[in-house]
Amino acid sequence: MAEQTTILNLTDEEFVHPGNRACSGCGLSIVYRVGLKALGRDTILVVPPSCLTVLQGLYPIAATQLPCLNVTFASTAAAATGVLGALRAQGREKTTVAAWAGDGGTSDIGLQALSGACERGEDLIYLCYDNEAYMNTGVQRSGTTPRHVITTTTPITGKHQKKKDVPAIIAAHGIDFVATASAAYPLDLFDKIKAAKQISGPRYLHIHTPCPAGWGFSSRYSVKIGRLAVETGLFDLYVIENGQFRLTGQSQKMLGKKRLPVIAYFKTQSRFRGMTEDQVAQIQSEVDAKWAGYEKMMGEEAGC
Ligand SMILES: Cc1ncc(C[n+]2csc(CCOP(=O)(O)OP(=O)(O)O)c2C)c(N)n1
Ligand code: SF4
Ligand SMILES: [Mg+2]
Repeated sequence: MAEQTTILNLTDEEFVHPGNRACSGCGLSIVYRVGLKALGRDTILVVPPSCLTVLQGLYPIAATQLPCLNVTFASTAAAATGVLGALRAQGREKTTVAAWAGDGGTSDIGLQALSGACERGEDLIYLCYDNEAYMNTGVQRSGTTPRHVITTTTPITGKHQKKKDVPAIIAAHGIDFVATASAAYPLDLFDKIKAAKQISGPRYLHIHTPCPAGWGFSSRYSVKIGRLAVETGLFDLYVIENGQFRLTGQSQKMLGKKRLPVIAYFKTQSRFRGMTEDQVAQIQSEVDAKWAGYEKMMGEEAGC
C-alpha cells in the first residue's frame, strides 16, 4: 500500500453534514465520516436497512452529501450491480459504487447477493460495518455476534455459536482485495479504502464498529473499546491482496509481543456479563492458538 496517512495530511474535505441521528459515541459515525473521505465525491452508495440508514437520514434533511440508493436487505450487492450496469450504459465507469451494509445485512441476509457479485467479478467496493448484532431493531444476535454475548434473542446465557468469519468467506471467492479495519483506527481504514480504490473488481472491507447502545458501555469509550478488541488479539487488522495475507497497523506491531488478556476487553461491556471463568479461559486459548499461527506464518515467510 502507499504511504500511510496521518492526521496531518488527512483530507479536510467532508461529505457528512454536522449533526446526524446516530447515538452519541456511535463507532459508525467515525467509520462513515472517514470512509466517505476515502471514497470521494464521485461515489454512489447502496445501503440496506440498518443504523446507517438512520444516520444518513432522508432527503431533504439527509446527513450525507453523496447520492444513496436505499435498497432491500437481501439485495444490496445485486442492487449495486444494477447501478454499475446503469453507469456503464452512461459511460460513467469512473464513478465508484460502494455497497455499505451492517453485519446482519452482510453476514446473514445479504450474503448470497454478495457472494454472487464476488463470483461474477463485479466492480464494486463492499463495506460491512460490524457492530456484531442487529442494532437498529433492538440488538438481536447476528451471524457475527461473538460467542457468549447477551442480546435480546440470546438472553441469560448468551449466544452459543462462534462468530461467523465473513472476511474468510469472501476471501474464499478468490477476489483480489479483502481487508479488515476498525473504527478505532480510522487512518488505517482510510488507507485501506484508498488502496481498494486503486484496483477494480470486487473489493471487501470488514470494519469492527463499537456500539455503546448495544454493547453496554458509556459512549465516551468507543475508541478505547475498539482498540482493546485489537490489542487483546480478538479482532485482527489485515489485508489479503491477490491472495497474500498480512497483518497491518496495530496488529502487525503486536507480532512477537505480549498481548493484553481477553478479559480486559470483556469486562468493559455489559453484553459479556454472562460469561463464566471457563468460557473466558477457552476464548483466551483460542486467541493464543490463532496468534501462534500468525507468528509461525510470519516466521516461515522470514525464513526462520
Ligand atoms: C427483510 C427485512 N427484514 C427485517 C427488517 C427490519 N430491520 C431493519 S434494520 C434491521 C437491523 C439490521 O442489522 P445490521 O445489518 O446488523 O445493521 P445495524 O442495524 O446493526 O446497523 C432489521 C432487522 C427489514 N427492514 N427488512
Ligand atoms: S444502536 Fe449502536 S450502531 Fe446504531 S446508532 Fe446507536 S450506537 Fe450506532
Ligand atoms: Mg449490526
